[in-house]
Amino acid sequence: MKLVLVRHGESEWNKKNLFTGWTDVDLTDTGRQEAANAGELLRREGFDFDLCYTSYLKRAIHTLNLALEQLDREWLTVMKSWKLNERHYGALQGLNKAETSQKYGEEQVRVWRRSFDVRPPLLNEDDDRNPRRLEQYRAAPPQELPLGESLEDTIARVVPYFEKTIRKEMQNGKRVLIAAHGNSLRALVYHFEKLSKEEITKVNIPTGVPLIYTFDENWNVTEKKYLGDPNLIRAKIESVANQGKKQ
Ligand code: DG2
Repeated sequence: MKLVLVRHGESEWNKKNLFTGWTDVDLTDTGRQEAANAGELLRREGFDFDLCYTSYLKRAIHTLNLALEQLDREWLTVMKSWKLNERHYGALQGLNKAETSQKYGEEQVRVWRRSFDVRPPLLNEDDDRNPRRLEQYRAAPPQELPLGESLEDTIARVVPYFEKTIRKEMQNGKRVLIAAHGNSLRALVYHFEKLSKEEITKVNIPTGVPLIYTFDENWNVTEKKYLGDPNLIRAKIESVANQGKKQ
């Protein structure tokens, strides 16, 4: 059984090195190209899909559409859920990661970005960015909508969504593609690979690169691999890891 994950291509706020979270920014031209390349790579490697999942955020939705265009599978069913949204970065959203390091120190930014259970400073209830005030989350139970999340909080919504919804479809033979975000995908990586809280702090997901998991019948991972040029992928992972460094 195989599952393909892809983090969206470079977003406008990735380019500016801003904490993004649930801010609904679009892809850059580079990000659109990365998304198309991901689809092209999947097509060339013979991948095909029956069902797709993505978040409510347009950088992931557009990435999925661009990849599906390359695969000539734009007609596939796409299930969208806010449960696959990026980790909510609370009041850090909109701040530059390098400038935040200059102000609060690299260690604090590392803790905010990669610790397992530390939340960012939360949004105020009356902040216009509170998801309870946004149209797209109107149907969600308000008590479930975050004002800021740790990775642990993100895992607590992403993993049950995967277990209850996506896993069932895969068990019924559906070939699934998921387009999501750096941290919502880290939540899945943590779950699939049964990583420790320490191990997951070291994981960084590159933009626009298909990540293929193969599972045995007991859902143990038998293979994990990124598609594409290993040197380029290594450089992209490194660049994500370094976004919190003072420049
Ligand atoms: C980034 C991840 O999310 O940031 O919210 O800033 O994947 O949607 O671009 P994405 C954000 P880091 O946790 O890597 O700082």
